[in-house]
Amino acid sequence: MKFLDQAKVYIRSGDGGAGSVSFRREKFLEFGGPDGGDGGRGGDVWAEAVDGLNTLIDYRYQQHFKAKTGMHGMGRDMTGGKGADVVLKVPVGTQIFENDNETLIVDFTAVGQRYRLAKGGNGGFGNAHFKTSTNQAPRRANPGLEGEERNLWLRLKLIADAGLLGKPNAGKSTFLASVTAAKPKIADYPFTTLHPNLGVARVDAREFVIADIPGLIEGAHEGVGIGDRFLGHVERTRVLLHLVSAQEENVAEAYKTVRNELKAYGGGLAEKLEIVALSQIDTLDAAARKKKIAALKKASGVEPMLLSSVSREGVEQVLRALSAIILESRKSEAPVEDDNRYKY
Ligand SMILES: Nc1nc2c(ncn2[C@@H]2O[C@H](COP(=O)(O)OP(=O)(O)OP(=O)(O)O)[C@@H](O)[C@H]2O)c(=O)[nH]1
Ligand SMILES: [Mg+2]
Repeated sequence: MKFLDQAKVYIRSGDGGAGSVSFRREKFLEFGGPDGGDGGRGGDVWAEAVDGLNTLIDYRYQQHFKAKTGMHGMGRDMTGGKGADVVLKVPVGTQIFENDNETLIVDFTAVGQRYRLAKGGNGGFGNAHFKTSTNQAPRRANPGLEGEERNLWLRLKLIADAGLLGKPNAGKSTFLASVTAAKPKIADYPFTTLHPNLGVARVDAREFVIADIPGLIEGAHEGVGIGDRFLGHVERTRVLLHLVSAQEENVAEAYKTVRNELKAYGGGLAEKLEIVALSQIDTLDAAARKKKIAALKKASGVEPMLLSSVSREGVEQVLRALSAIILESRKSEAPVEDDNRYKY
């Protein structure tokens, strides 16, 4: 899953409804004439930039989007109704490309922007339309025009700067929720998080994107648990925040388990800069803190930071530490072309 930020979709607008062949029939009217109505237009396919989305992950589960066919025309000059539209909701920052993944169709830069990707087919004319002075009773009507179909690419340039790692229940999602506007699911059972969540954190007037991924357990790199499917999402981050829950009986082992999975996964993850934090620190008294800090320090080789998303102890310091590393990393990098939405 290296391309969290891109998805291929197939769209098709609705066919137009057929025109109707019908004649007016009334008891005392001998030549009622044609009254077949036109078919309705097929539904359109739209894309719209909406608030509250920050990944294209939904498009991994649904890739086909079809608008509805227009209704057929009917007698008594009744035009068919328009087919229902389909709207692809995407986060701001999404660009939509042609099938070649190069030709830009639209670039969404603000919430509320809409773009019609495919127009529904026009409805066919009913026989009333074909009435002329020489042909008072036409028996022809047109079928509706076909909708358009297209294969498109959605791409989102939002890339996480910091990745959250840890065993299930480490408190990753709680941390994300406490420092960003993201609203990930949080619960006291493992694998609450089933797909990555992104959020934008702010500290000292700087912004960066944090990714929360499902917890890792032993054997994750072989697919145990939710496996390593989502590690790709943190591959391109500039720094990792490795959370070890203070509620773990053995914090050293918890730390090592995750480190081993990173090594087994490869992709340079094990070499990435890591901040180690003992999370949920509010659950420990002074004596237990001392013991667990020492154990984690020994296992990781660094002085762990202390953190509680509940009491907020240490949250600010952790954000600053992340921000400093991200700032350095951005400075050392050539400016990314037109990616200025999260600039320092
Ligand atoms: N006391 C306390 N509880 C916390 C803290 N952070 C998280 N928790 C609790 O720990 C449990 C797990 O939290 P999550 O944030 O869902 O953990 P996670 O690491 O995202 O877990 P997975 O998504 O399953 O990998 C929840 O019941 C949280 O309420 C904390 O700082 N203090
Ligand atoms: Mg979670």
